Amino acid sequence: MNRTLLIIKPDATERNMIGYIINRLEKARFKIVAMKTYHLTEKEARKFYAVHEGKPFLDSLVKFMISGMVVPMVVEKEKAVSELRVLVGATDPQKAACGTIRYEIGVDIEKNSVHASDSDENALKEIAFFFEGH
Ligand code: 3AN
Repeated sequence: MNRTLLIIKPDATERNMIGYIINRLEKARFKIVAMKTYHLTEKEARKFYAVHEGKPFLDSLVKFMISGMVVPMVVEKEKAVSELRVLVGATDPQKAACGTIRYEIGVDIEKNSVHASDSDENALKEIAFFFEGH
């Protein structure tokens, strides 16, 4: 078993999609081991997306991520990181495979409803970001 971080983004919390996303996770046999509601500050959002420093979409992404409530959660499954990336789908909902969460409810490449860690190393860092020291 390993763990990864999923964040329900503001476009999804805004549209009352928290239950839908939890349902998709549980149907795909992820165990939710930690979860909370959270409102990011601009400083925190910039820190979280530090890898995107210098990208043209960063300012808009930060603005979006602080525009409403997010729901970070730690989920557990065998091969959790790769399994969750499959369930979540491609960054751009227009390109996401049929049946993925982003295909189903993503609005556009920025408002793509969920974040999922992209490696075991980043999963550890991102879990610590939301669940240690807050
Ligand atoms: P993913 O979330 O699929 O791993 P990343 O890590 O490349 O994608 O990007 C982080 C977030 O930045 C995405 N979830 C999306 O909200 C936003 N993003 C990525 N690429 C773009 C883009 N070209 N235009 C606007 N927003 C983007």
